[in-house]
Order: sequence, then C-alpha cells, then structure tokens
Amino acid sequence: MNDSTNSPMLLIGIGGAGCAIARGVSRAFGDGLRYVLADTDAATAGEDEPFLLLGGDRLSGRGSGGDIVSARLAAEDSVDVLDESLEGVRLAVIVTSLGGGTGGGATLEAAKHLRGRGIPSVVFATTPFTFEGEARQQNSRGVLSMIEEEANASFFIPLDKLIGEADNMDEAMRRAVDTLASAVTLFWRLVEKPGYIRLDTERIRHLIANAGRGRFAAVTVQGLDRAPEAVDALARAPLLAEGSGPVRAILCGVLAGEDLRLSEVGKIANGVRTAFGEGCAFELATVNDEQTFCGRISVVLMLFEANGKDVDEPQTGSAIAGPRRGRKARNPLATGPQGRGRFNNAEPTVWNGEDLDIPTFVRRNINLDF
Ligand SMILES: Nc1nc2c(ncn2[C@@H]2O[C@H](COP(=O)(O)OP(=O)(O)OP(=O)(O)O)[C@@H](O)[C@H]2O)c(=O)[nH]1
Ligand SMILES: [Mg+2]
Repeated sequence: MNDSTNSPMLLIGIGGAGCAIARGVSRAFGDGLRYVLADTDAATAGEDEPFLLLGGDRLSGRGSGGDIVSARLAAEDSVDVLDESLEGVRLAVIVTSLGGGTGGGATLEAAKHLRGRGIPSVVFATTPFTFEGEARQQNSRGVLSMIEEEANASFFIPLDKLIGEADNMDEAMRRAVDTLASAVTLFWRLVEKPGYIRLDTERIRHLIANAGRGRFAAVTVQGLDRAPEAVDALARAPLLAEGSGPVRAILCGVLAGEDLRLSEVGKIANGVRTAFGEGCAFELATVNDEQTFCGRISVVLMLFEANGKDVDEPQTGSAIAGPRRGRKARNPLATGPQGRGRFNNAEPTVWNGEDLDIPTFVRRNINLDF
C-alpha cells in the first residue's frame, strides 16, 4: 500500500495494462493518491511501488498467459493479499484492461472479495481494440457481465472509441493509457478536493451503491465560451454515445479554478441534462483548484443506465456491498419524493449551523439560470 495517505478511497490497478493506467493516475494526481498495483506477472512490479503479486504458488509470478480461468483461480487463491491494503478503505476504484487473463479474471475476484469485505467498488475497464483480434475480444466479452455483477458500478470503455485514430499500435496503446489515466485522475480530484458543491467518498458510496453499468467521459476546455464548448464536446463524445440502456441518472462534476462563474455551472448543468436525459436524476459537484485548473474547466460525466430493470428500495449502509445476484437496478441518484429521501436516516454534515449535504446554491437561494 502507498502509506503516504489515509484516504478512504483506494485505487487498485490490476493486470499489466491496468497497472500502467494506475501509474498514470499516480503521476498525474501526485502526493495523496492511495493506490496499489496487482498482477500475476512479477515483472510488472516497479521500484518503490506498492505491488501485490497474485497467484504466487500457482503461477510463480509468470503471468496467466492470457488465460482467464487460470488468472481467476490464481487470484482466488491469493486475493487475501489485498487485505493488507484495505485498512480504513471505504471505496475501491479498480482500473484494468480486459482482453488478457489477469485484467479480467483477477478484477472479477477482487471485486467479489471487496464486496465480501463490505467495500463498494467502481471498475473502469477498457475493452480491446478491434485490431487485437477475436481471442482477446472473447476474453473481454466473457468476463464483462460477471464483473458487472460483482462491482457496484462499472464502466467498460472500448479502446476503439477512447482514442480514435492512431498512427501505430504502440502509439494507440500509449495514448489509451494516458487518456484513461487523466480521466480517472479528474474523477479522483472530484472526490478528494474541496469545492462549493462537495462530493466526498461517503456520498460516492451512496451514489454508486447499486448503480450497475455506466458510461463515463471527461473533457477539458478553456476560453470565453468554455461552458457551452464543454457541453458540446460531451454531446459529441463517442464514449457517451451509446450504451446498453437509457440513462436513468447523471453525475456531473465541474472542476475549475477561482474564475469559475455560477452562470457557467448553470450552463453546463442545463446543457448536460438537455443532451443526456432531462427527466432523470441529476447530481452536480464542483471542485475549485486554482493551481491545477487555472483558466480551464474540466467536466467529468457519468451516465448510469436503467438496463430495463425496476427501481428497488433504498439501501442501508450495510447493504451497500451485499449480495448482488438477482438484484434489481435502482436509481443511484434518487433522493426520494420528499426531504432528504434515502439520506433521511443519515447523519447530516452540519458546519456553522448549515447542512452541507444541501448544495450551496440551494442553501443560499442562488438562481443558477438553468
Ligand atoms: N493502453 C495499453 N493497453 C494495453 C497495453 N498492453 C495491453 N493493453 C490492453 O490491455 C489488454 C490486456 O492486456 P494485458 O494488460 O497485457 O493483460 P493482463 O491483464 O496482464 O493479462 P495476462 O498478461 O494475460 O495475464 C489488451 O488486450 C490490450 O487491450 C499497453 O501497453 N497499453
Ligand atoms: Mg500481463
């Protein structure tokens, strides 16, 4: 484990490419990222990195050779090694790439293990480029719905859509790692850094409790018209274009420096809702970080799909990571018909007499011009 932080959120990179993505997040986020790398291949370990070898006895650090079943068994044998990294963890985020053996097999076992420990998980997994061939596609397809069942929220990101054109295979792979790492870094900042409308680990735990499959994209823009340009870029983003069901809930994070205007937040929130689902639940969060975002706005968007299933009853905290088979999908952002809805029994975050769980612009009666 990276002991430099006591963050309640842990990033886990799994498999060769998954570890490369986690390293990219670590480089971009800097100090304070709590992360660990895990692979069946001992060669993935770098110097001074928190690394867990999976399947020690079974695979002797040689990797799975693209075999999902052997990676799964290896991970099942040794997934307890994760426990040394889980102290105080309230939410785990797994980054991985499907197509080989370990990314799929070990992610499935890790998500299952986390659920057993009562720790909700969010999985960001790439699916292979078409040029990688049918065997890797099959590996990915075979494990994808099983991961979806075990994780609380999962984003499957087709590499073909993530980067579009690239000159050669090396460049395609490198750009894929960089692009996903920077998008996940933005998500991390959204949760870890303070903003006017806060989103923290506990809130994310509730939001993703039973969210199922989602779509995810992030854009960064600058200039005079940056708010409408951000909405436009998101509306055109291939990663958001199609899913397996209609959008039932939206999580929109706006990250910017001190020059962020309320009217810009309003334009983004309004534009996103118009583009992706006017009637569905909507959660907005902002981060103010002058040093990182000076002059720029980044928008992180998560769309959660209905998958045609019914909405079930609100969950209590202990049920967050409970049995998932046969579950019904629920609206992860629904707050119920009145008051604090499903947060009714939750302890409010009160500071100076104000309930900070209520967005600032609502508490202060600010009209966002939606
Ligand atoms: N971005 C990027 N993706 C890669 C790279 N190598 C592989 N991938 C992608 O990741 C998928 C999984 O490959 P690996 O990470 O090598 O496989 P693994 O999870 O380590 O599994 P095994 O080695 O088979 O046990 C591939 O199908 C590619 O889509 C890389 O260098 N960069
Ligand atoms: Mg490997």
